Amino acid sequence: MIAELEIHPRVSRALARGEPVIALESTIIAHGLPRPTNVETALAAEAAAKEAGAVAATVGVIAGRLHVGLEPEQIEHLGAASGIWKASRRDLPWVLTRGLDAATTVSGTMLAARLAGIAVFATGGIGGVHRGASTTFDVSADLQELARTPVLVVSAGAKAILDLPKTLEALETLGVPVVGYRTSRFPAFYSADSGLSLAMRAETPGELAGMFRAQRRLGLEQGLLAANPIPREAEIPRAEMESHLTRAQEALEREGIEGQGVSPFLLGKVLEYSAGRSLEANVALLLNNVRLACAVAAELSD
Ligand code: PSU
Ligand code: MN
Repeated sequence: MIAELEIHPRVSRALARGEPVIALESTIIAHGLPRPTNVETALAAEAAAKEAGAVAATVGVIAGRLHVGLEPEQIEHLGAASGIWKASRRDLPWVLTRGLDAATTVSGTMLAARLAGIAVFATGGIGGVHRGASTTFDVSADLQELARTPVLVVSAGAKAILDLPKTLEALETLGVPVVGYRTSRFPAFYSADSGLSLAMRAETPGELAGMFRAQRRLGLEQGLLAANPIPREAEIPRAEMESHLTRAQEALEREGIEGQGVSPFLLGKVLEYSAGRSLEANVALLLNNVRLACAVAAELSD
């Protein structure tokens, strides 16, 4: 028993009954999306899970306690308060012992999901190898987490602000299967197709669940990345996105932003340059990922 772990009764009940449960992250609430869309989207994601017949467990740290399943007021707090820590694996011991409030990244959320016994997690896009990483060494802890934590993560690929070819290479090195959902191309978050090919593809949630089960039978510690492209109607064409991303990267280098502030800065710039369209796309792809995650969780709970 972990003293700081606070599993919501709604979540533990569903887990005990073998009902489908999915984890959701909170960095997107505190650092990834602007107000008030952040809180609205987090609540919409929980509602979408409920509609799909699953229980959503949004993960976050409140006053040093690692919550798996938050109350709406706690989601609002993470979305409105300033000074919310951004917690990956590295940060969890710090925020727990200091009694801090923190949002969990993909890395921190996967870790919490595993502790709680949740196998499936829906996010927007994972972190990865940043552009310019050959000099900055900026590689998200999400990749290492996928290599060591057996959770199935549904995402719309990696954030388009990243160096996608290098991110895919790193995942291959780490032994993390990237499985396209009804696609043979790695999605680029805002766009359905990055132009990069994937070796593995699944046509049904059952096939994704089957891959995950095979990993467990083999005794592998890796997670699985299900790459679910943004719905066509919400997509922003790749060429248009690319010019925003290049501009955002230039602004980043000009302003000398480093460390954990890099991703929020880039996402904010892309939002500004795309006149808000990136936000609509971000919400649409997240809800699309929630629905697929629920379907996979249902397969695994059978
Ligand atoms: N993708 C988004 N918005 C986000 C993130 C990803 O569209 O806010 C968050 C996720 O929580 C991810 C984190 O785990 O950014 C990665 O941050 P970093 O690059 O600092 O590892
Ligand atoms: Mn980083």
